[in-house]
Amino acid sequence: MYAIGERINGMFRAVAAAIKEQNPEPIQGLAREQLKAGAQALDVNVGPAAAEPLAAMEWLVKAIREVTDAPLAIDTTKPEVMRRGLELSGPGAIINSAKGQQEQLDVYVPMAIEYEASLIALTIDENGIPRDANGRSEIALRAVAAAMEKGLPTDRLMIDAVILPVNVTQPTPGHVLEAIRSVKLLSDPPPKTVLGLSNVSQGTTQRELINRTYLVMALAAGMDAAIVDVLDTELMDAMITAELLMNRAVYADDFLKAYRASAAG
Ligand code: THG
Repeated sequence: MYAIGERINGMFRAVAAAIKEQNPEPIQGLAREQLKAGAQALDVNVGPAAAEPLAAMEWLVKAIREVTDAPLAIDTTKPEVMRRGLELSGPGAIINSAKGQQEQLDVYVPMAIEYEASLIALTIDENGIPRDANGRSEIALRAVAAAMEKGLPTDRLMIDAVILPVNVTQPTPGHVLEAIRSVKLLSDPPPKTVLGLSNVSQGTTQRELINRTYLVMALAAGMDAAIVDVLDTELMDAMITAELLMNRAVYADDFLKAYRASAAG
């Protein structure tokens, strides 16, 4: 599974403070720690409270680029912030994210091509989040069609079926698993699938248990990537074990160690 570290997000108080004070050390520390823990890419989100989101994104990406060349998932809803983030990240970035309505796809699919980036498309449109798996697949199909039409290889499209807190909407985790299975049938090569995993447990009292259980279920359904707390060792152990049981890694008695060694490259 392609693990995208979630921690460089202004939603976290320490990150918001570092952005505000323009103190790069906490950000660079989180970049290093997450990569060491197995992140293959880093999500970068200035957070809801940033006074100047464009300046904050510029500063964040530059600070991270001083310590790593790892792919960055530029996490913003503002097209001008996205563009600047992609420019500073370089090729191989991830656009996080576009919604599934045509006007957004018309902006972000060409942007993905221009910046040699992958594109996360959420299964949300002008009508909001669909109530079931079929609604999610329909929006995913729109994103796949836009990619094909404009020439973005369909395996650079990552469909995010949008997981919500289980304590708010209990049928959603099941719908999302069904959507993950069905979007694989939309094209050849199929789009990738991704989730912001920690959403599932927001506001609950058993966050780690819920995160790790749902991660394993989503992996079994065919999820390719996830934005996760890679610093949660038990979560990563569950991820590695699920990959082994899916026959995506060769068994060895010390498979956790072997996986981590090979991930460290
Ligand atoms: N899909 C895509 N991108 C996303 C999401 C998604 N990006 C943002 C988010 N969802 C994924 N990242 C997080 C990061 C943190 C948390 C949840 C998802 C989280 N934060 C604590 C909380 O809200 O309780 C913050 C606690 C603290 O302040 O310490 O849970 O779905 N494409």
